[in-house]
Amino acid sequence: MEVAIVGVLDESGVFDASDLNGIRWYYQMHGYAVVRGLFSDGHFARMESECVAAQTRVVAGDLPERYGSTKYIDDPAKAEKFANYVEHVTEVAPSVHEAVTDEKLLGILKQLLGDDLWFGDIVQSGVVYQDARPGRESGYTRIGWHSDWQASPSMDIWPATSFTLHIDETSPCNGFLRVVPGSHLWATPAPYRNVNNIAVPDTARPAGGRTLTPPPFPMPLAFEKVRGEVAVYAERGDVLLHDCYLWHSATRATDDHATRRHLRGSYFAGAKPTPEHESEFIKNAAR
Ligand SMILES: O=C(O)CCC(=O)C(=O)O
Ligand SMILES: [Fe+2]
Repeated sequence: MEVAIVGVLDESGVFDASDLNGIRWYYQMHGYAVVRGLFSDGHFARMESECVAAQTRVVAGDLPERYGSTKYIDDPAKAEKFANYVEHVTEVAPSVHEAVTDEKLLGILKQLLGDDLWFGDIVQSGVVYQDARPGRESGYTRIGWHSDWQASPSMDIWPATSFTLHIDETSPCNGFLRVVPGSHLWATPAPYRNVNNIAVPDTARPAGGRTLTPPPFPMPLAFEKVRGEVAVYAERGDVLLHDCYLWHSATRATDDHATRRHLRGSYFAGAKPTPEHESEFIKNAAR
Protein backbone atom coordinates (compact mmCIF):
# COMPACT_ATOMS: atom_id res chain seq x y z
CA MET A 1 0.00 0.00 0.00
CA GLU A 2 1.31 3.42 -0.89
CA VAL A 3 1.37 6.01 1.88
CA ALA A 4 1.40 9.61 0.70
CA ILE A 5 3.19 12.08 2.94
CA VAL A 6 2.25 15.44 1.54
CA GLY A 7 4.65 18.34 1.84
CA VAL A 8 6.91 16.93 4.55
CA LEU A 9 10.58 17.42 3.72
CA ASP A 10 13.36 15.12 4.84
CA GLU A 11 14.50 17.28 7.74
CA SER A 12 12.59 17.11 10.97
CA GLY A 13 10.77 20.36 11.68
CA VAL A 14 11.08 21.70 8.10
CA PHE A 15 7.85 22.09 6.13
CA ASP A 16 6.85 23.28 2.71
CA ALA A 17 4.92 26.56 2.91
CA SER A 18 1.80 24.79 1.58
CA ASP A 19 1.76 22.20 4.39
CA LEU A 20 -0.42 24.14 6.83
CA ASN A 21 -1.37 21.08 8.87
CA GLY A 22 2.23 19.95 9.20
CA ILE A 23 3.34 23.38 10.36
CA ARG A 24 0.49 23.68 12.87
CA TRP A 25 1.02 20.18 14.25
CA TYR A 26 4.77 20.57 14.68
CA TYR A 27 4.59 24.11 16.08
CA GLN A 28 1.93 23.27 18.63
CA MET A 29 3.87 20.25 19.80
CA HIS A 30 7.41 21.68 19.76
CA GLY A 31 6.99 25.49 19.84
CA TYR A 32 8.67 26.18 16.48
CA ALA A 33 8.71 25.14 12.81
CA VAL A 34 10.82 26.00 9.77
CA VAL A 35 8.87 27.01 6.65
CA ARG A 36 10.57 26.57 3.29
CA GLY A 37 9.58 28.00 -0.10
CA LEU A 38 7.57 31.00 1.12
CA PHE A 39 9.54 33.68 -0.76
CA SER A 40 11.49 33.54 -4.02
CA ASP A 41 15.27 33.77 -4.38
CA GLY A 42 14.72 37.11 -6.13
CA HIS A 43 12.78 38.43 -3.17
CA PHE A 44 15.53 37.39 -0.77
CA ALA A 45 18.15 39.06 -2.98
CA ARG A 46 16.15 42.32 -2.81
CA MET A 47 15.79 42.07 0.97
CA GLU A 48 19.49 41.45 1.37
CA SER A 49 20.54 44.44 -0.70
CA GLU A 50 17.99 46.81 0.89
CA CYS A 51 19.06 45.71 4.39
CA VAL A 52 22.79 46.00 3.69
CA ALA A 53 22.14 49.49 2.30
CA ALA A 54 20.19 50.44 5.45
CA GLN A 55 22.97 49.04 7.66
CA THR A 56 25.55 51.17 5.81
CA ARG A 57 23.36 54.25 6.25
CA VAL A 58 23.04 53.59 10.02
CA VAL A 59 26.84 53.46 10.43
CA ALA A 60 27.25 56.59 8.29
CA GLY A 61 24.73 58.44 10.48
CA ASP A 62 22.48 58.89 7.45
CA LEU A 63 19.36 57.52 9.10
CA PRO A 64 17.59 58.88 12.21
CA GLU A 65 18.50 57.27 15.52
CA ARG A 66 15.24 55.36 15.53
CA TYR A 67 16.78 52.83 13.12
CA GLY A 68 19.99 52.07 14.97
CA SER A 69 20.20 51.27 18.64
CA THR A 70 22.61 49.81 21.13
CA LYS A 71 19.88 48.20 23.20
CA TYR A 72 20.91 44.64 22.52
CA ILE A 73 24.64 44.79 22.04
CA ASP A 74 27.36 43.94 24.56
CA ASP A 75 29.59 46.96 23.98
CA PRO A 76 27.74 50.14 22.90
CA ALA A 77 31.04 51.79 21.89
CA LYS A 78 31.24 49.37 18.96
CA ALA A 79 28.02 50.77 17.51
CA GLU A 80 30.02 53.77 16.26
CA LYS A 81 31.85 51.64 13.72
CA PHE A 82 29.48 48.83 12.95
CA ALA A 83 25.72 48.22 13.06
CA ASN A 84 24.63 44.81 14.28
CA TYR A 85 21.01 45.99 14.08
CA VAL A 86 18.71 48.01 11.90
CA GLU A 87 15.42 48.46 13.74
CA HIS A 88 12.00 49.25 12.24
CA VAL A 89 13.59 48.06 9.01
CA THR A 90 10.20 47.69 7.23
CA GLU A 91 10.14 51.51 7.06
CA VAL A 92 13.35 51.71 5.02
CA ALA A 93 13.27 48.38 3.14
CA PRO A 94 10.04 47.99 1.10
CA SER A 95 10.83 44.37 0.21
CA VAL A 96 10.86 43.50 3.93
CA HIS A 97 7.51 45.20 4.47
CA GLU A 98 6.13 43.19 1.55
CA ALA A 99 7.44 39.89 2.96
CA VAL A 100 6.22 40.33 6.52
CA THR A 101 2.72 41.32 5.39
CA ASP A 102 2.53 38.55 2.78
CA GLU A 103 -0.87 36.80 2.62
CA LYS A 104 0.64 33.32 2.68
CA LEU A 105 2.72 34.09 5.76
CA LEU A 106 -0.35 35.60 7.42
CA GLY A 107 -2.39 32.50 6.56
CA ILE A 108 0.16 30.31 8.35
CA LEU A 109 0.34 32.63 11.36
CA LYS A 110 -3.45 32.70 11.68
CA GLN A 111 -3.38 28.92 12.04
CA LEU A 112 -1.04 29.36 15.01
CA LEU A 113 -2.38 32.52 16.68
CA GLY A 114 -6.00 32.83 15.51
CA ASP A 115 -7.53 35.47 13.21
CA ASP A 116 -7.09 38.45 15.53
CA LEU A 117 -3.36 38.81 15.23
CA TRP A 118 -1.57 42.12 14.80
CA PHE A 119 1.80 43.07 13.44
CA GLY A 120 4.34 43.96 16.15
CA ASP A 121 5.76 47.07 14.54
CA ILE A 122 4.66 49.20 17.50
CA VAL A 123 6.30 47.12 20.25
CA GLN A 124 9.97 46.71 21.00
CA SER A 125 11.84 47.53 17.81
CA GLY A 126 9.50 46.42 15.06
CA VAL A 127 11.13 44.19 12.48
CA VAL A 128 14.86 44.04 13.13
CA TYR A 129 17.63 43.22 10.67
CA GLN A 130 20.26 41.44 12.73
CA ASP A 131 23.87 40.81 11.71
CA ALA A 132 25.47 38.52 14.30
CA ARG A 133 28.95 38.28 12.78
CA PRO A 134 31.78 37.30 15.15
CA GLY A 135 34.48 39.78 14.02
CA ARG A 136 36.11 42.19 16.47
CA GLU A 137 34.01 45.10 15.20
CA SER A 138 30.85 43.27 16.20
CA GLY A 139 28.90 43.91 19.42
CA TYR A 140 26.42 41.07 19.03
CA THR A 141 27.53 37.51 18.31
CA ARG A 142 25.42 35.21 20.50
CA ILE A 143 22.67 35.20 23.11
CA GLY A 144 22.02 33.05 26.18
CA TRP A 145 18.89 31.15 27.15
CA HIS A 146 15.66 33.15 27.29
CA SER A 147 12.09 33.19 26.11
CA ASP A 148 11.00 36.31 24.25
CA TRP A 149 8.10 36.79 26.69
CA GLN A 150 10.67 37.32 29.48
CA ALA A 151 11.73 40.63 27.88
CA SER A 152 8.26 42.17 28.44
CA PRO A 153 6.57 40.16 31.20
CA SER A 154 4.28 42.97 32.42
CA MET A 155 2.65 43.58 29.06
CA ASP A 156 -0.64 42.02 27.94
CA ILE A 157 0.48 41.71 24.31
CA TRP A 158 1.09 37.94 24.50
CA PRO A 159 0.91 35.31 23.05
CA ALA A 160 3.08 35.93 20.00
CA THR A 161 4.90 34.12 17.25
CA SER A 162 8.21 35.42 15.93
CA PHE A 163 9.32 34.98 12.36
CA THR A 164 12.97 34.86 11.29
CA LEU A 165 13.73 35.33 7.59
CA HIS A 166 17.15 33.74 7.12
CA ILE A 167 19.39 35.69 4.75
CA ASP A 168 22.40 33.45 5.55
CA GLU A 169 22.07 29.75 6.10
CA THR A 170 23.03 28.76 9.66
CA SER A 171 25.47 26.11 10.88
CA PRO A 172 28.16 25.57 13.54
CA CYS A 173 30.40 27.56 11.19
CA ASN A 174 28.46 30.84 11.31
CA GLY A 175 26.27 30.31 14.38
CA PHE A 176 22.83 28.83 14.89
CA LEU A 177 19.83 28.71 17.18
CA ARG A 178 19.43 26.19 20.00
CA VAL A 179 15.91 25.44 21.20
CA VAL A 180 14.26 23.22 23.79
CA PRO A 181 11.35 21.57 21.95
CA GLY A 182 8.11 21.70 23.95
CA SER A 183 9.39 24.32 26.43
CA HIS A 184 6.69 26.75 25.22
CA LEU A 185 4.27 24.51 27.14
CA TRP A 186 5.97 25.34 30.45
CA ALA A 187 5.04 28.32 32.60
CA THR A 188 8.55 29.80 32.72
CA PRO A 189 9.13 32.37 35.50
CA ALA A 190 9.80 36.00 34.68
CA PRO A 191 13.57 36.50 34.91
CA TYR A 192 13.73 37.59 38.56
CA ARG A 193 17.25 36.25 38.56
CA ASN A 194 19.03 37.29 35.36
CA VAL A 195 22.59 37.44 34.28
CA ASN A 196 22.52 41.20 33.69
CA ASN A 197 21.09 41.93 37.17
CA ILE A 198 18.30 43.97 35.63
CA ALA A 199 15.43 44.65 38.02
CA VAL A 200 12.17 43.03 36.96
CA PRO A 201 9.21 45.30 37.84
CA ASP A 202 6.55 44.28 40.38
CA THR A 203 4.00 44.43 37.59
CA ALA A 204 5.57 41.42 35.83
CA ARG A 205 3.36 38.32 35.63
CA PRO A 206 5.07 35.59 37.65
CA ALA A 207 5.33 33.16 34.74
CA GLY A 208 4.53 32.82 31.05
CA GLY A 209 3.76 29.74 28.99
CA ARG A 210 1.13 27.99 26.90
CA THR A 211 0.10 25.95 29.97
CA LEU A 212 0.30 26.51 33.74
CA THR A 213 2.70 23.59 34.22
CA PRO A 214 6.03 24.73 35.68
CA PRO A 215 9.28 23.77 33.90
CA PRO A 216 10.88 20.48 35.05
CA PHE A 217 14.14 22.33 35.80
CA PRO A 218 15.11 26.01 35.88
CA MET A 219 16.16 27.82 32.74
CA PRO A 220 19.96 28.24 32.87
CA LEU A 221 21.26 31.81 33.00
CA ALA A 222 23.73 31.60 30.12
CA PHE A 223 24.88 29.00 27.56
CA GLU A 224 24.67 25.76 29.56
CA LYS A 225 23.54 22.53 27.93
CA VAL A 226 19.86 21.90 28.48
CA ARG A 227 18.35 18.44 28.55
CA GLY A 228 16.43 17.83 25.34
CA GLU A 229 17.80 20.82 23.41
CA VAL A 230 18.25 20.64 19.62
CA ALA A 231 20.02 22.73 17.00
CA VAL A 232 17.87 24.46 14.38
CA TYR A 233 19.79 24.79 11.12
CA ALA A 234 18.21 26.98 8.46
CA GLU A 235 18.86 27.44 4.74
CA ARG A 236 18.93 30.85 3.07
CA GLY A 237 15.28 31.69 2.36
CA ASP A 238 13.86 29.68 5.27
CA VAL A 239 11.36 31.26 7.62
CA LEU A 240 11.62 30.07 11.21
CA LEU A 241 8.49 30.51 13.32
CA HIS A 242 8.98 30.32 17.08
CA ASP A 243 6.70 30.75 20.02
CA CYS A 244 7.18 33.63 22.49
CA TYR A 245 7.44 31.10 25.35
CA LEU A 246 10.04 28.83 23.68
CA TRP A 247 13.42 28.51 25.42
CA HIS A 248 16.12 29.45 22.91
CA SER A 249 19.68 30.73 22.67
CA ALA A 250 22.07 31.42 19.79
CA THR A 251 25.63 30.17 19.48
CA ARG A 252 28.52 32.23 18.20
CA ALA A 253 30.16 31.43 14.87
CA THR A 254 33.33 29.33 14.88
CA ASP A 255 34.56 30.89 11.63
CA ASP A 256 35.70 34.43 12.48
CA HIS A 257 34.90 35.68 8.99
CA ALA A 258 31.42 34.24 8.59
CA THR A 259 28.17 36.22 8.76
CA ARG A 260 24.78 35.24 10.19
CA ARG A 261 22.18 37.71 9.05
CA HIS A 262 18.43 37.52 9.38
CA LEU A 263 15.28 39.57 9.81
CA ARG A 264 13.16 39.06 12.88
CA GLY A 265 9.77 40.37 13.96
CA SER A 266 6.62 39.15 15.65
CA TYR A 267 2.87 38.91 15.31
CA PHE A 268 0.89 39.19 18.54
CA ALA A 269 -2.52 37.91 19.59
CA GLY A 270 -2.95 39.62 22.98
CA ALA A 271 -4.02 43.20 23.74
CA LYS A 272 -2.59 46.01 21.59
CA PRO A 273 -0.61 48.48 23.71
CA THR A 274 -1.91 52.02 23.64
CA PRO A 275 0.48 54.43 21.89
CA GLU A 276 1.42 56.10 25.19
CA HIS A 277 2.21 52.75 26.82
CA GLU A 278 6.00 52.52 26.98
CA SER A 279 7.28 49.29 25.53
CA GLU A 280 8.94 47.21 28.25
CA PHE A 281 12.31 45.61 27.55
CA ILE A 282 14.26 43.58 30.11
CA LYS A 283 17.68 42.49 28.95
CA ASN A 284 17.61 39.09 30.58
CA ALA A 285 19.93 36.88 28.53
CA ALA A 286 23.73 36.57 28.56
CA ARG A 287 25.47 38.00 25.49
O1 LIG B 1 20.68 35.62 17.35
C1 LIG B 1 19.61 35.02 17.27
O2 LIG B 1 19.29 34.38 16.28
C2 LIG B 1 18.66 35.01 18.43
C3 LIG B 1 18.20 36.36 18.85
C4 LIG B 1 17.09 36.30 19.83
O3 LIG B 1 16.68 35.28 20.28
C5 LIG B 1 16.46 37.54 20.27
O4 LIG B 1 16.93 38.62 19.87
O5 LIG B 1 15.45 37.47 21.00
FE1 LIG C 1 14.80 35.57 21.42
